[in-house]
Amino acid sequence: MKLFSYRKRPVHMGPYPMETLARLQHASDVSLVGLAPQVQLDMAPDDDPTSILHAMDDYASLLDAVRDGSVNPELAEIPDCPDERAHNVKAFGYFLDANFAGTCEISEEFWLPEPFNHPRIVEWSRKCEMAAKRPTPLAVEMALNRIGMAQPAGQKSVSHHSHAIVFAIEYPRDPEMNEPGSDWIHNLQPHRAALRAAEVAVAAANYLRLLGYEARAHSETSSDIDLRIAAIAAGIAAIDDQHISNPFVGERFGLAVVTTTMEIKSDLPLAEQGLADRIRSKGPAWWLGLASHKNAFNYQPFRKRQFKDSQFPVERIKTRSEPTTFMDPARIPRVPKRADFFQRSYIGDLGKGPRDASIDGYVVMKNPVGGSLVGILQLYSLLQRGDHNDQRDDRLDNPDTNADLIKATLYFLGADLVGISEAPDWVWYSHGVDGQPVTPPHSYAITTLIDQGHETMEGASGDDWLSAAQSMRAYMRGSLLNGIVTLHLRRLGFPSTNHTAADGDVIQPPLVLLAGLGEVSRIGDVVMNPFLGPRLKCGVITTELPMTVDKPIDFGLQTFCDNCNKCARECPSGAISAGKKVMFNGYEIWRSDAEKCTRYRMTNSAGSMCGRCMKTCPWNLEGIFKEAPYRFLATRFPATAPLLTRIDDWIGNGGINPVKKWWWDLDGGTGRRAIVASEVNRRGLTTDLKLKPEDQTLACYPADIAPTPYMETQPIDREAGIKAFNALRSPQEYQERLVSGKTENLVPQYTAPEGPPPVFPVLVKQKQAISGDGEVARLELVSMTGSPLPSFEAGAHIDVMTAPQFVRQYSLCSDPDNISSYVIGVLNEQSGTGGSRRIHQNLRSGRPVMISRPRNHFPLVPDARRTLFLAGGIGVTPLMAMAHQLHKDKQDFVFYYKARTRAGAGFVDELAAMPWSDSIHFHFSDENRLDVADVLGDFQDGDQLYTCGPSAFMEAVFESAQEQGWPEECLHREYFTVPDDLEYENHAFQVKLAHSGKKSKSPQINRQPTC
Ligand code: B12
Ligand code: SF4
Ligand code: SF4
Repeated sequence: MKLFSYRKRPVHMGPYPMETLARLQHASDVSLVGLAPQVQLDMAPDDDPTSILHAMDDYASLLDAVRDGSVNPELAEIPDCPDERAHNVKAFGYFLDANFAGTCEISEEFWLPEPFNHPRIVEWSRKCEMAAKRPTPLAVEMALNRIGMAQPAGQKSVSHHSHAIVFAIEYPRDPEMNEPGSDWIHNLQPHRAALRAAEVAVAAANYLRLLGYEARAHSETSSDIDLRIAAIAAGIAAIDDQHISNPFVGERFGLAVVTTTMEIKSDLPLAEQGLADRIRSKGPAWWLGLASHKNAFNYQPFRKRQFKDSQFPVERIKTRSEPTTFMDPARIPRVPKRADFFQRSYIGDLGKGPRDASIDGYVVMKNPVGGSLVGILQLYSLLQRGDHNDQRDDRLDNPDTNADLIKATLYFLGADLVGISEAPDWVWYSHGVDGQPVTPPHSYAITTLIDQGHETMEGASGDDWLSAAQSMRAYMRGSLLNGIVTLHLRRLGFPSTNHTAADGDVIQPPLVLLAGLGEVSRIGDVVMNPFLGPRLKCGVITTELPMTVDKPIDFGLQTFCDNCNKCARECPSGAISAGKKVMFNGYEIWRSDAEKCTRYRMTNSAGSMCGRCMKTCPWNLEGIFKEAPYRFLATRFPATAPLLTRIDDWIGNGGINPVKKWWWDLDGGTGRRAIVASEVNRRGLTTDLKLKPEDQTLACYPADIAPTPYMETQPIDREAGIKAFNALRSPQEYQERLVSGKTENLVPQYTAPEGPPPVFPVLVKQKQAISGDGEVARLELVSMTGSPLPSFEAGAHIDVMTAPQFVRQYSLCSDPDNISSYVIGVLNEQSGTGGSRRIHQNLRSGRPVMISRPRNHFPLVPDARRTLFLAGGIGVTPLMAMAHQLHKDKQDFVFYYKARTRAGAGFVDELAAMPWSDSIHFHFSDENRLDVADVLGDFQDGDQLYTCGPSAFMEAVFESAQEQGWPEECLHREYFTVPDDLEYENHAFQVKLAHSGKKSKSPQINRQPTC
């Protein structure tokens, strides 16, 4: 517990009072005499196959694989001042939990004579590709692309980089030899610190590259520079008997560095600390914790607590056998992942605005801080799922000690709180992101909480340009820590999956509840923790490792939230209910309007996403001594909430503390220049607003109106949502019906449509370039299980979905008799809308992709006298399938294939090898032009003409045919267009203010629905 607040300490100064240390006058005054040469850290011990280091090493190699990458071609609009820049990048490091950050200019002696690289990077990039067998297109594809782009960038020399930013991560206490739960975490300090520092540096390098500057991360496993020399130059450490040492933590830290072309102000190296300096830095101020967050009592994590018990006094919180909110587990319906409103935005159910904001994760990428973290989260997703070893480690047969092992390991790695529960069927989505049914595979869940960060939250409005980054930081950290444990459990023979923001099969809030980590809060989807308040993200591991489960907790929040509605008052979208708890899908909850919140978060034009409810909640506390009475009253006498919230408002909690604002409000995005945002949400508290439930119109979407599991646009029906909200029962009424046995239709159930799914995943068995210029790709698609694909008729097409915004139709060109695979041809249309470009760039052999069932709008007319095929360019594909069919039916046809050049034409060799190749005539404009009129000839009864290709070509063919007397019904053509966006019709409306009776007309009719 700290005595004093850090309110007045800017973030770039960090948690230790480094400013109190004596420094040299000039960087050049430093002497490196006595420093031993840097040695590469070996992460993977071959001698112990059961060590968790192997899992840590997998993540280290993954991070090392992306320590460089592509640079935004445009420099961001950031301040020129080197000092401001240094503050910004250091604060970036502190935001990511670095304990020390320093900056320096690079000099000759930094460069290692022989740079070292992680020995397993290449092996891993290949393994990742193999492991990524699930159609979570965005995360996996983007991660693979990132690795692809990082490889060439990483091979370039960076000796022209001029500046370095150094990050250090301290060691927590060393685990005691017999400490319960510590078996996996002995002798890991250097590896843990190196890995965590590497994560910070890789993120910071991503950040600088998004700002348009070259940047490369250097870790203890892959580096071009001597990290210790950089740490000395940046004033983080000094030489102490062949080693480097920091005045506060000694040698107990790990390092990582970013080198860059961005000019930043340098820190000065540390000087020898005289007595006066020592008193200044480690005297009374240090003991009392006056100057900084870290002090003599709290500077070493876990000094006074066992690792398995967390850093918080969790044992003081009351536990219960059941959660404080009612649930009826037998009736809770399972819903598909597709019901998650991010999916609904992504697939277009909420219209164009939210959908466009989803493209390539724009909504989180638009601020470079958020963008720099998303990439890592996507990268980690490659290791989330996988096979486990056949042989189980039979030492892990005691559920009590297993629970201790898991908790101690996660706390040692850096988790804020961990809880264990069963993973009942109802927490699993009914269908996964690919629309396939999910059979719950594991019985236990380990839920990890990561603080979204009080300090940064203090400087933010909760919905400004850093909001998405706050979420992403916590997601990234959770994914790493849980990922390590998941990999380790699989290595020890226990099936396990890491569920993260990038990919997951479980609904997490109920697991937070069941694991004794929180109580349901008014915010709605947020289960609040007594120590972190609502300010958290969670990550979940599901596993078959038997563990003792935790009990639900009670810290009085139900009464507190009943008497407070600050979050509802402050929510900018009006999504949070000011009313009472209700029964939704068989459990008791304050039902928030997820649709409103989603729309706001996706289309917030003055920030990136939102988390203002967490920011403004009175439980969003710093964790200092003077808050103890408040916390005591809130927990023991929650009915004092109205008074406590008034005090909270009066103190100004939930307002913005400008001292803590370290980031730039930049609006950018992948490949786009990051510019100063034209709008920024800088909100104060709206204490004068008295929000009442009757002033709100809220909607919700219980199981019976949830979407089908499939990736097809299913427009939201808000009116049905409002009706559903108004029909929700009170917990009392629900329980009375239970008692009286009136359970029919008590809980809406989810019913997935019967019959085969309209869209489903297939594997790209082979992708190859089949035109001389490489612009036409041939893709052979097979089912995920090896079974035959749905049958199709000649002329049919499928939708191919690289991302829901990029659904494109492609004709099947293979033989309809052969349904062991489908073949399509894809022209890379440079001037198109991006659909084909994504297939060319992102789809690889061995990767899954979503497709629709075949549909045929271009059928063959049976028993023709004469059939003519006229193909223009890539339009050859449906006609190929037709030719297969006619050949099998022993019917004649003539096939003209026209293209501008031979080099630009696809399938030429394949056509030439067909058993019906005699019927084909190739016409390349630069060799022998096709005379359409000539080949058509005069029409005779029973003639049929099929054409496919560019519109101008098809027009010309039809015109010529009509001139020669071909009737309309004998002319057949196929053309595809990009599907239209959802159309919404908005109507003018009048608003009548309830109290004053004033009327007002809707000011403007937007194309987008608003709420
Ligand atoms: C999609 C999503 C959203 C969407 C839409 C939610 C929705 N209903 O579709 C929106 C944009 C609204 C959103 C907003 C926020 N989210 Co959100 N969100 C998710 C996500 C990714 C998926 C949830 C989902 O599938 N919903 C679809 C269906 C299941 O929704 P539903 O039927 O309405 O059920 C919801 C609740 O009723 C509850 N629930 C479901 N079953 C049961 C059973 C019981 C017994 C109980 C008590 C609750 C419960 O969980 C569902 C959460 O959406 C989860 C991660 C995850 N896998 O759980 C995070 C998650 C729920 N969000 C989280 C957070 C923190 C937020 C925000 C504060 C944003 C932020 N900046 O961090 C806001 C809070 C909004 C609010 N008023 O509560 C955290 C909550 C952590 C916690 N403490 O419990 C999660 C778990 C993410 C994470 N990994 O940490 N989110
Ligand atoms: S702001 Fe008040 S009502 Fe909302 S979650 Fe926090 S304590 Fe509960
Ligand atoms: S409910 Fe959604 S919109 Fe409202 S404050 Fe929370 S995150 Fe923001």
